[in-house]
Amino acid sequence: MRDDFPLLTQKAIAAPLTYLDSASTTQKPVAVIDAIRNYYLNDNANVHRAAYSLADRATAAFESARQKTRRFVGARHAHEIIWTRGTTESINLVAQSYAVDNLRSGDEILISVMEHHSNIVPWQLAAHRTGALLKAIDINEQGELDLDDFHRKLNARTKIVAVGHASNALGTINPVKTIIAAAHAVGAVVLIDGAQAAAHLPIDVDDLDCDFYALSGHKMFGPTGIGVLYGKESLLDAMPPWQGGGEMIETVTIERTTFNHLPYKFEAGTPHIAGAIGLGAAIDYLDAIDPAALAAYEAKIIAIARARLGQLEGVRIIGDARARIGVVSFLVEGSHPQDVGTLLDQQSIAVRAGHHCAMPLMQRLGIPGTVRASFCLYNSEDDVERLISGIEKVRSFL
Ligand code: 7TS
Repeated sequence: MRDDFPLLTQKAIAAPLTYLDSASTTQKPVAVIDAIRNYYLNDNANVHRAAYSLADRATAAFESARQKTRRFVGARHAHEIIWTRGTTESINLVAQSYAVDNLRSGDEILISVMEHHSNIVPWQLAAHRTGALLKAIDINEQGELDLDDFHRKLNARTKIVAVGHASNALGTINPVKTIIAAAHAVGAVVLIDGAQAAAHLPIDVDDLDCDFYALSGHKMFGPTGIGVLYGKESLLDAMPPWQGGGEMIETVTIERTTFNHLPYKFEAGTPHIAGAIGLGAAIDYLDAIDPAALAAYEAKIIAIARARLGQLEGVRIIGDARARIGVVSFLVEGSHPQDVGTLLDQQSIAVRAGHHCAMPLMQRLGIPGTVRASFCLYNSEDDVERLISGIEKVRSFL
């Protein structure tokens, strides 16, 4: 599949690029690039408003992407799919609309210590505005959620539970179905941060029974600047809009406004039309891949990477969850993660180094950060071997 990704096979660079940072953003297949180009070349117009066929074509392509996304996440209705700029904006939407409207002083929001800052800071802001208390589920030695701690912290005051489907820093896949059922039993609503799941795991919001699910297009082979909030119709219907403007209204007078129906109530202004169409093309790309074969391939690559890293003297792997996506975090003895990242970059190996926007997790682990290699469907055993020899060189320099 590597050949589908022009950036990975570019000739302009000296050494072949070993791209091991797909947890930050994935590269884009030519099908996605073509869909965006085709939209601007042939179909560009604003959506939902004009009386000419070009605008109808743009609207049809835009709404067809929403239908694809509905199928991709397993939602019942296309109007339960809200376009956002990404996972961060999706979570902020829920925090500022649902949470601020529903939480009272003394209520509790339960997240986990391994969340990305995007699934921490919006809840802090909502807690600050409402007087609610923010609590975090701890992890065990393997870097898995401590479910005993979850059950201890979940109680009748818990109104929102927000956890990641998979961790960007450790790769841990969380038992979200168990968490959702337990949270519902105390009357809490649940948001799942699916940013790291979308490129790796099947998503079925109907089966999970989650109330909200957040995604970023750019982490699943689509463009940046487009994301998704799935929400249950009954909840979205009852929520106040969070941004005002065109598209989201039904009627406006100077005194008051009546709001458009779902999903437009939450989509003020001209949307990222090309982004939605590009995301639709990314979904088509993923749809053509057998999910079981994809999971088996990624499991094989990550198992080889972990085994090979584990054999290297002075390398310590951080996190040993039983269920995980293609992320491996590690430390090289005696060297700062940032220095390791820089020296790997000099060998055309792209990894991320630092706290990975999960500072509370790093504090919990008592480390400043890690080096993170993340793998996906276009990575191969050759990439693993290049990483291993890259680290061996780094160790000889340091
Ligand atoms: N949640 C998780 C679990 C993430 O990994 C990220 C981004 C986000 C939310 C935010 O997504 P955004 O698209 O709105 O920015 N994670 C990373 C990462 O691991 N390296 O760079 C971005």
